[in-house]
Amino acid sequence: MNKMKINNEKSFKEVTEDKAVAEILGKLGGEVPTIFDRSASMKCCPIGSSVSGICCKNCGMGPCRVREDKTGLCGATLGTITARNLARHIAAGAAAHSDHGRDLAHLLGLVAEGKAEGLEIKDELKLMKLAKNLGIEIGDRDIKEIARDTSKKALSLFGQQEGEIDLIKVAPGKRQEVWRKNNVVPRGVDREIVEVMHRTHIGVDQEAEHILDQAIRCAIGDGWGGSMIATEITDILFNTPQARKAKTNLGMLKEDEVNLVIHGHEPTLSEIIVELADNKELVEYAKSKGAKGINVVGICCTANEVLMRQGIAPIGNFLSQEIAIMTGAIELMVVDIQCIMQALGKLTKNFHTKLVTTSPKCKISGAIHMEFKDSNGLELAREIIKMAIDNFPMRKEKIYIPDVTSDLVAGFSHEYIKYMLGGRFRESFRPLNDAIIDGRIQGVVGVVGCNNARVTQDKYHNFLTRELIKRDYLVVLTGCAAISTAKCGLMEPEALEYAGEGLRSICEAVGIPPILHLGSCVDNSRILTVLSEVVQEGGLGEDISDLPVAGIAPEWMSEKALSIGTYVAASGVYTVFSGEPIPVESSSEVKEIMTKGWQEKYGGQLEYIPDIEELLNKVLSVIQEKRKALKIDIKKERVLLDMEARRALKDV
Ligand code: BF8
Repeated sequence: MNKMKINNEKSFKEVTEDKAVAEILGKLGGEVPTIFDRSASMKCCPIGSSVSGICCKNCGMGPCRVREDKTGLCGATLGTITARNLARHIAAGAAAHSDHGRDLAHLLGLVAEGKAEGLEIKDELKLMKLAKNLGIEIGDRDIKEIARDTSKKALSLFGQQEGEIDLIKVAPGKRQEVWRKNNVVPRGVDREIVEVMHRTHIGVDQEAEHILDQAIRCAIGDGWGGSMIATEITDILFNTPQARKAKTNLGMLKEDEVNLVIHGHEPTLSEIIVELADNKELVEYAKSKGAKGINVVGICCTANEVLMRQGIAPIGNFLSQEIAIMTGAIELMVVDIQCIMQALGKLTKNFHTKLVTTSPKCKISGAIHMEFKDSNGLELAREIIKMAIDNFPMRKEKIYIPDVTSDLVAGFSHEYIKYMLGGRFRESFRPLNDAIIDGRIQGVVGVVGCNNARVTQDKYHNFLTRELIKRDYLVVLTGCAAISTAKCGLMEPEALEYAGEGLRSICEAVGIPPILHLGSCVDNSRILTVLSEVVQEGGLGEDISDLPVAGIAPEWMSEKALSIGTYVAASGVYTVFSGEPIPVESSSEVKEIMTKGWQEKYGGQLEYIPDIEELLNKVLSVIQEKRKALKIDIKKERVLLDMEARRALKDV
């Protein structure tokens, strides 16, 4: 899209379904280039698409461009190179999630030793559960001692050289057996990532299926290891989420307040900033600079973290980050890690907005670096808020905040879902299992993952979510998909009227919405825990692969999404991507392994379907096949049993 085209009202609707983003593009589009302009002016490299073969850059004799009929210089085939490249993407995605988990495991130890100012253990019960799963002695020991040992054990899992990581025991026994049989139970995720990198070096592992099995082991080490540790410890330190109301979209920026945006993925410093923003002294300081208060809002998964626990407004997902700056209303954007566009550094120079990087792992040209070191949280948060306040009088350009907001309900940890289903004294997944069995809920579908500038922002997430709830499928969401659905109003309480009759009856009875926001991308591990507990509850088979469930990443773009898709498939779930192709489309051999091959070995698969309606139909048919196999495909009438009938059932 060139400058001329972006000034055409119709083209804004082509690039986004978000009314606020379209409004800003309509006003300022073309004046400052954004990702939407770049994606219009630069086509995707065709290498990797089904017609163009694939590129191998793993040694200095290349890059070799390889097709079905042509190998690389070393003789590597299209299938081998495709599998190698995918394995490396998965390793990078697993590394991102798991390194995030490692930092939290380390932080837990610092909190236990009183070395992380401003932080404390907020959910002791969850700490006990994690400690138990990691084999830590509880007894009547002091909570801080348990936390210290849990931190040590969690940290040791990352580099575990031999044997199985403890957390795979969260999975159903049958699933663990499937993994053992195929030799993909992970050791420490660090070791699995290193092994992927080694095996994909020139001249090592050359059989596509064998390479992909290692990629699976690495991805399981992410989902059931690194990511799960990240989620658990975030809940321990900042509280396990409970349902809470909030608002979303760019309309949550305030013209008369200091707007501070937190963006990225890490919860730690952001949580401290959110808490400190209410500090009386800082609010008074903001007033002394002419502002009415301090408004903290979020973007991407950091937003999801603070939304889930504090009700802070997510003002946008991945494709909204530049657009938010263009409102001219943001005093400071503080970023940590992952999914932060490098373009922000240059873009902020056109506005008064200050861009601040805080992670020792991430610096951006044009940003101010203020490093977060675990022990300086309070001091650093105060400094950052003050910097934002000092920048308020520097607003020079005209402010333009679209008047677009939506209400939402978020905060569905697996503990909270269980509590809502069963009540305080009988927490249980039983009502969910029963509703699936009697057909009021046809199945559960995870709609997760990113925005992608090659796909109309939010369009596929919202289409699928609407169509699924209409047909009585409960939808669980994480990451940018969740923010997308919230922005279009599907998480408003009124959205219940879009749900099918069966799903609506359950949601009304237990008081949950038909679309559950489960958190950030690392929180996809919550979906694994829910699936394991649903199996354990009984009546829907013995393994995750028996359940009428599916996973979709319709606007994927990040390597983390590839790792997530792989561990979800390896956990026994039909998984499908749309939007841009997954980078295996040129190799029929690899596609066959990931569909037919993985289905046989793991009972789940990963494929790409570009047509969104075809994708929806495939998901529905896969779930209906599962219902058939479970013999629950015929809708049963609900029979209310009297006491006598209940007794008779008990006697059988
Ligand atoms: O981890 S969904 S664009 S923000 S990678 Fe990134 Fe994708 Fe958004 Fe969160 Ni997840």
